[in-house]
Amino acid sequence: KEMHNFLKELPKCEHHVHLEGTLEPDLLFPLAKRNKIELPADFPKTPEELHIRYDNFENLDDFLHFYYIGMGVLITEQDFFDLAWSYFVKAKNDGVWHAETFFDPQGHTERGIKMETVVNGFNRAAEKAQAELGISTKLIMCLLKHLPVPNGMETLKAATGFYKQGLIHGLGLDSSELPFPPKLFTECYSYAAENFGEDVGLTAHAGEEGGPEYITQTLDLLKATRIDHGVNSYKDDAVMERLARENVMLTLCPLSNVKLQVVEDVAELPVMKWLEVGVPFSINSDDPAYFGGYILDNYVVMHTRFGFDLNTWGKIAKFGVDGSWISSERKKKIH
Ligand code: ES4
Ligand code: ZN
Repeated sequence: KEMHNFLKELPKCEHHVHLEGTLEPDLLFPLAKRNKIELPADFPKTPEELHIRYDNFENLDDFLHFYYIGMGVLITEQDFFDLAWSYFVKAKNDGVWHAETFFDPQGHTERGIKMETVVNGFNRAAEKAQAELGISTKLIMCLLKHLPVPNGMETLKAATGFYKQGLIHGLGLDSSELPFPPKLFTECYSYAAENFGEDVGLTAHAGEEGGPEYITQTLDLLKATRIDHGVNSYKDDAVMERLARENVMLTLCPLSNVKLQVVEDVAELPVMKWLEVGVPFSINSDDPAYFGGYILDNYVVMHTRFGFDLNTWGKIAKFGVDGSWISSERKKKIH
């Protein structure tokens, strides 16, 4: 109880949450109804049934199937606003000071939704979160690895104006990991580096189901400065040492890893090895509506498995602040 309060009060930075992954079953069904979206015939019929299905994902792709059906109920700017705003309220309650949030523009443009509908809805919520909750925010667009690279290039070009206006701050890469190695997207990342301004943040999902070579490609070819998940880094000592030396933060999502069967239990994550070698990491919620917990739940499960002392928690909180894409003034405020 005391520890729960300590973890809640600890200033947290979130670096790995998919806004579409915060769509709770309790919102999914009403939105489907409001927007007259017909869900697949074999889709669970109630939030209760859906929660049960969510408890039984076999792997990343089994989850993604539900994730894409779920986001299909988001149609209007108001839908995107409502979704992000309810996430920011939860984040505030969990003690989040700064949130860098992913979204998947192609998941919406493929269904005929305009990118500006998505970006404007999310940004209105982000502005309200900054004004009313005091949370600083950054929006990171992700490209879907299961779609063709030319589609990703088109999406990037369409997003250029949003970067120039400061509405999007970073580029990520998500969706199915196997068999889509990060190197496929080299052209996309160099386009972003050249066209989206000097301080564009580059990150990518790697080493969740793929091996450590996916992490190496992400650093060498995509020039990313963070790795999302990166669990499989532990399989290669040279990769571990490189992450430590180059100060590349892993954005871990412990509950996600259990639900998608990356590990059987959070205790199996090589956390002590990362700490020993000096690999910085943050603790995040990924797709909290699908995986049964928001950021504080993820902090709590890490504590129950690893029993970090206050000193170590201080160090982890500092990793998160230092690894955030924010000014040094904002970092000082959070520290
Ligand atoms: C994701 Cl956990 C995870 N991995 C890869 N892509 C994703 N998109 C949403 N959640
Ligand atoms: Zn993710």
